[in-house]
Amino acid sequence: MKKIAMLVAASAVIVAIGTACGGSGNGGSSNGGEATNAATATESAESPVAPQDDSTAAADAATITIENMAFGEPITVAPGAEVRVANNDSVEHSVTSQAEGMFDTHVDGQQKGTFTAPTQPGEYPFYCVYHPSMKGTLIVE
Ligand SMILES: [Cu+2]
Repeated sequence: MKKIAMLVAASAVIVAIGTACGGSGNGGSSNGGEATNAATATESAESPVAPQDDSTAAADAATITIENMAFGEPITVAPGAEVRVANNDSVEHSVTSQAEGMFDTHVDGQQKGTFTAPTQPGEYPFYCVYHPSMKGTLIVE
């Protein structure tokens, strides 16, 4: 009885080893290929989407940089987005909506500030209350 049990156990082990070897051999090569393909597919799938690039671009786009007494190009933000203001001049400026009360942020020279974009899509011209000739546009869409 014990010998039979040993034989059964031994053959079971042999079968297990055989299965494991065959499985790992076949699975290893095919899995490796699939893994490589999957990785390539994932990379190529992520590249066009480029979530980090998008967020970086969005972060850049959501910053109004004031330099040489001027606002930069119009920036586009999502409704209600946080808009950063970087004042690279030495004097205080404001980002004040032409339409009263939409936003009005004052930023000292060499400082940064933020404000919340309007929630209604549209174009929001703004100016600096200290230098009314400074004008810019915030686009919400
Ligand atoms: Cu100003």
